[in-house]
Amino acid sequence: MPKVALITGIRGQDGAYLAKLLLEKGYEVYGADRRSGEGGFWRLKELGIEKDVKIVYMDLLEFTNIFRTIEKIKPDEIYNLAAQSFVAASFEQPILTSDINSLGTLRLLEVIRTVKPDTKFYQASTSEMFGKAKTLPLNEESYFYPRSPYAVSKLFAHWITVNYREAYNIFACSGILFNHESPLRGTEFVTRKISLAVARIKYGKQDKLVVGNLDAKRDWGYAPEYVYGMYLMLQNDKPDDFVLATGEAHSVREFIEEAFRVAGFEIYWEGRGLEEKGRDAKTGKVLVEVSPEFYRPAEVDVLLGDYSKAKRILGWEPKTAFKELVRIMVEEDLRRVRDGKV
Ligand code: NAP
Ligand code: G4F
Repeated sequence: MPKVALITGIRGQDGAYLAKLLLEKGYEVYGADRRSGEGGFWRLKELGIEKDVKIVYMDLLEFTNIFRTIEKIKPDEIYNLAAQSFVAASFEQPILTSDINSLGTLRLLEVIRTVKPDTKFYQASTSEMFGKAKTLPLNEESYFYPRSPYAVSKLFAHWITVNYREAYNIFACSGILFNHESPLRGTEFVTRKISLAVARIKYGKQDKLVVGNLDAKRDWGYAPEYVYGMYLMLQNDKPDDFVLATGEAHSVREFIEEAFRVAGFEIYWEGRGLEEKGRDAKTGKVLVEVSPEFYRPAEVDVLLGDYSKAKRILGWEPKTAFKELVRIMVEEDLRRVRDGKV
């Protein structure tokens, strides 16, 4: 009998890569979809697995819906990847964000406790929980200081996962993942916003890229490697919490410079703060501008992770370095824009 996995957030970046990995490992994969209708299943299509994943309708906001789905499917493993995952939007929709991310996770755990307590559970926790970090690099023992409604909501989900593990002996793991990106990343996130803009500028379909804080730093890794880490956590002897990261931090500015370089542009910077501009070294044309629209009410200046526990216990390690990640993303968006496939 194949193992049965239920992935919430099947339409998202991680949901698609994880589904592909689990299908390759022989799992029967159910993908929970809330029927938002936006964009269809384009990521599953890109990976060629849209016919292999069994879609079930499930919204983390509705308890009875979750109850019936889990009772019916009886999954061996649940990966809870569904979330209102965009930090900026969480400042505009803090209550909805908390309902989905915090209570949604609790709803799942309550159903597991009631219906099938031997289900293994993965919770998609985040480096955003560290927020205004006092010391770097960050590991499983580091202090949490969330800086957005999103981060606060995920901290609740993290601790309720730990609590259900300790209180009810549920095999529940919290993966504290640092930013991970790919050509399947949503275009609202800064890396994909940049790679797509660079490709569109290259093909004359956009004049410039407009961003917010150029100096924010993130520990950016490659998403397919991170979903493998999620899988490893649920195959471990005992449930635990793990940081997945690359151990390197780069600024938004560096990402922009490297992305333009991949497309054949060299950027130089002029001015400061909101007046700062990135210009094309050959023509002097403004290719990058800054707008307050993309600043956040409270920023996370830098995130840098220490993945040594995952390496020691799970044998997990990142493989794709920063420049390679940027290359993968920009080259794919160049191809898509050239072929009219965005
Ligand atoms: P994503 O692309 O934004 O995908 C999130 C998915 O959640 C979307 O498909 C969305 O559905 C679904 N969703 C939202 N609200 C829902 C609800 N009420 N009920 C059911 N589904 C709902 O996110 P991702 O980048 O793949 O990340 C996966 C998870 O890891 C998220 O929980 C995120 O917070 C967390 N995380 C991500 C990173 C990262 O760098 N990518 C790092 C740390 C943690 P629709 O398609 O219908 O909108
Ligand atoms: O790409 P971002 O929107 O990702 P952020 O906020 O780090 O969150 C992502 O990673 C988290 C893991 O640490 C996940 F939990 C979360 O779900 C999500 O996947 O922004 C990255 C940085 C921020 O400091 C932001 O202020 O880039 C800065 N930034 C500068 N200009 C911008 C922009 N971010 C966006 N989205 N758009 C801009 O124009």
